[in-house]
Amino acid sequence: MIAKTEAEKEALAHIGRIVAEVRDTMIESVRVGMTTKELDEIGGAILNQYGAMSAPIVDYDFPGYTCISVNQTAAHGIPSHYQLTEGDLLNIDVSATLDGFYADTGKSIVVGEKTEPQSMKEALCQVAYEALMAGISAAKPGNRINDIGKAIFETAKANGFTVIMNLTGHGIGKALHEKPQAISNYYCKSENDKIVVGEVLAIETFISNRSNMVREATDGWALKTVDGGLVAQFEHTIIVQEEGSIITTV
Ligand code: M2C
Ligand code: CO
Ligand code: CO
Repeated sequence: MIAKTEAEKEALAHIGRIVAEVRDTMIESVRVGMTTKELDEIGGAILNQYGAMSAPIVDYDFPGYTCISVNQTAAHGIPSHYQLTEGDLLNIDVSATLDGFYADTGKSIVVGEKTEPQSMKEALCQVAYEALMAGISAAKPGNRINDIGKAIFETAKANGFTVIMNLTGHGIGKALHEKPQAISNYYCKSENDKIVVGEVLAIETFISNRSNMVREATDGWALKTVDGGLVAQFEHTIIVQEEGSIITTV
């Protein structure tokens, strides 16, 4: 959507703050041995307190309040009886709707105590975050959508990592997934629409130690790397402004 009024921007910021709180509370609650379903229940309870609804449930009938993806699963992991293990690369993706407005955010961490000095999984998380911030900086009025992908790709490449080419960010606002349908993690020639003031975008990075592609698992949801690579994801929802984007999911 293109947010034009202060009321629209405030409504987007409101649901943005809620999904950010859910994301951060779930991340702080992570313990070795807990199941991803227990983690999801924590997120679902907070959404409920605010009267917000899980976007994956409302828009896609997803079997969980949030998407919780571990190691080779890049996205759409179904909360389950899987018990988190020390060293797991964990991604929590929270998207929700309130009063007809949507927000989407994600964060990856390594489960358990920090290992010395910096593990490859921690580096993946750091680079996925830096690539997200580079993508957000490229989301300026007058630039094109594929400038975002270019910035993400260059950050990954400079750090010796790959991007997942068949997972993308997207427009958002009055639904979870809106036009532009795809914001790739690389320079995609056809994603050449000009970015305009007020445009609401969910920018998400999918950074891997070696993979370029994911495919759907037999559960019909989880998107896993085809060659066993690991993936870190970070995501923010932004409202593009002349003076710099508003990040709603902080
Ligand atoms: O938009 C995402 O970030 C998720 C969608 C959840 S709906 C089950 N919030 C996403 C991730 C990966 C691929 C597409 N969309
Ligand atoms: Co998301
Ligand atoms: Co998204």
